[in-house]
Amino acid sequence: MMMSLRFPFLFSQPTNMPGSGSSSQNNHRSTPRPRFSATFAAATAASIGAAAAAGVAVVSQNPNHPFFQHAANLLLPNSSSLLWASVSLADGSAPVVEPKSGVSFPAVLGSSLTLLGVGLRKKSILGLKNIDVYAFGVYANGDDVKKFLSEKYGNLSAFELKNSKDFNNDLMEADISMTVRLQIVYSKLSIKSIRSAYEESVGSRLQKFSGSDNKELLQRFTSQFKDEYKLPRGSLVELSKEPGYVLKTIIDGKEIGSIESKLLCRSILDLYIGEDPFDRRAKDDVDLNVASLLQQK
Ligand code: DAO
Ligand code: DAO
Repeated sequence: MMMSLRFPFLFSQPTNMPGSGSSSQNNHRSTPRPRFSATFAAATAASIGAAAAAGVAVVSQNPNHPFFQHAANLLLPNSSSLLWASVSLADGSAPVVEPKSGVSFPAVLGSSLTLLGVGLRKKSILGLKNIDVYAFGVYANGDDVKKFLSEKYGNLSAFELKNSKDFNNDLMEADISMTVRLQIVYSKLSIKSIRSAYEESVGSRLQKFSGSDNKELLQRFTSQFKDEYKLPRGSLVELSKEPGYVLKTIIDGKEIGSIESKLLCRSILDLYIGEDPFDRRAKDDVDLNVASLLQQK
């Protein structure tokens, strides 16, 4: 199959371009990042096509860009690129930088969670200005992804998956271990503002998926946020969905609470990879990378 530009989303994430280096946790990037232009994408597409014809893997365009390798892999029928992709996915490949905040996310979390996409959570205040609240990375256990989704979706192309509503729902509803890692960027977060933002974002999802406001469930979650906690810039929060639909909340490595609820897990994931996500590019990357995982036999 010859590649065409039918998959523009493959190039949506210009993270970790060569020369960008890896940024430290609190590093706010000041230099503008290179962006993919139509010309760049077209040139890349052309070279992927040429390389596919020649039977070689395309890695030289951007050797540090795991997402790009996955994209190339999805479009290349030959096995050398599959080998490449499994190397870049499984071993500690380079961290991925969320471009706007400069926050960097490890490619692997713990020993089993693979980074699938990164993005930025913004919030508009009084419709006046938009603040960057936190950068996030979405991780999943690759074996779980295959176990729960291969049978139904293993033979679909990335393009078909991306347009399948069933697939998106199954990804969020199956008992797949997933973690969303948040790194706080905004320096004036108060527990009060977190509570109210949460009630709005998660509350609307609870309502959407269950048809009721689930005050009790919402409160069970927000009661974990003790007033004495502080989330200064650079803090790390992990929302970790564990087997059996247990949602653990971890702040700077310390577990602060755990709640078993399929509805809550679904609602949290929906913020990041649902129909109306905080950052569209993060969701696009997740779709692409799940497709890539499913194509590895
Ligand atoms: O200072 O009024 C303000 C703006 C605060 C925005 C808070 C958004 C909180 C989002 C949730 C953060 C969860 C870690
Ligand atoms: O961004 O609107 C949102 C919701 C994010 C959920 C964040 C939960 C944060 C839990 C941390 C509490 C710390 C006291």
